Amino acid sequence: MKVIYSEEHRLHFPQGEVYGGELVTPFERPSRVEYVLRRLKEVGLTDIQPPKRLDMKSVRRLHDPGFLKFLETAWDEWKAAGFGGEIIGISFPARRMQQTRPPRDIDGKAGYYTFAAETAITGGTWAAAKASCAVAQTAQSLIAKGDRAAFALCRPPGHHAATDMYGGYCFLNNAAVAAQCFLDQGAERVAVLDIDFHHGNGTQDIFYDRGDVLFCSLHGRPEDAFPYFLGYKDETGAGAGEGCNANYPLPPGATYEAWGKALEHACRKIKRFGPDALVVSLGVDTFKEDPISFFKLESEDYLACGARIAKLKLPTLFAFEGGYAIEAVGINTVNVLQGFLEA
Ligand code: OKP
Ligand code: ZN
Repeated sequence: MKVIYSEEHRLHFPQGEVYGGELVTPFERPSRVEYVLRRLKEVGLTDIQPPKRLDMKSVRRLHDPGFLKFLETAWDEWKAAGFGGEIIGISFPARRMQQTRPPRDIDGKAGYYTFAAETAITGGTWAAAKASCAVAQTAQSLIAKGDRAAFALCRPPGHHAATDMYGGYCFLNNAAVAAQCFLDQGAERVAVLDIDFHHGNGTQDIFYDRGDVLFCSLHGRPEDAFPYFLGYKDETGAGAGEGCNANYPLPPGATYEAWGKALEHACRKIKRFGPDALVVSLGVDTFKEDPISFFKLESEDYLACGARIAKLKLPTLFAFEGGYAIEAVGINTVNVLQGFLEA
């Protein structure tokens, strides 16, 4: 399995994340990727290539033009406004407020285009987000050319990024863009399986009314877990997409016993859907030691998870998402890939 990786992820390293009323060093930090790279090398997954240039066409198909413009120009506007820190949206269009009129003011615009305040934008964020998306696109093109699987070592992650909102450490939806690329190149149907601890609200939002993409997500139930306002079981898709969205919210303390059952259910649904390709949003913050999550998966469970995904016998793109128990992120992530390869 080839690995696509860009060093440009380092351009995105905010100093602060709003957490518990404090600014802390972000959980989503560059060293996460170093641990994954180290483990890949340890197990001999050493065919690591840089991405080709980002193709904005598929990005523009899924993301709003005003949102993309915002990400591109936000830092310059922030500096021009005289602010000294990083960009953190703090005023949001909440209930019964105007949700379709982006303000001119940069502080207002930051709030308009995000859904959560933990995620800061810095001078290098846009470049890193584009490189991360290019990583997913390049992995997709390997599979389109016949590889059975590929690992897109994306950073920043993508599954929380919606059509016109960033947040949850995500800016561009890497997995969704890869899925769209498969469709643009002739696939009839694509499935996205999101096994990150957090609900992939962005991916769900992007494909909610479409019948050509099945989205399945296993995650901490919204009553207790970020992103809180999406990810319930009764969100099953709309219009042409009715039945093409499947959420598996799970309670605190879930082990592989419950989690693996949900995975089994999702995999059967994917099989029935009959997709031409599978995109896996691969987060390992389901791990028992993850500092911001509440599932209790063990490192060996990720081998079983990879093996189950392999049984689908689909061309499979793994796109890296979350995982914050830093020392274990490499082992757990690569265990999924190894479980897949050895099945
Ligand atoms: C990104 B990815 C809850 C704080 C939530 C944001 C988590 C973003 C996760 N107390 N902080 O899905 O791993
Ligand atoms: Zn997550």
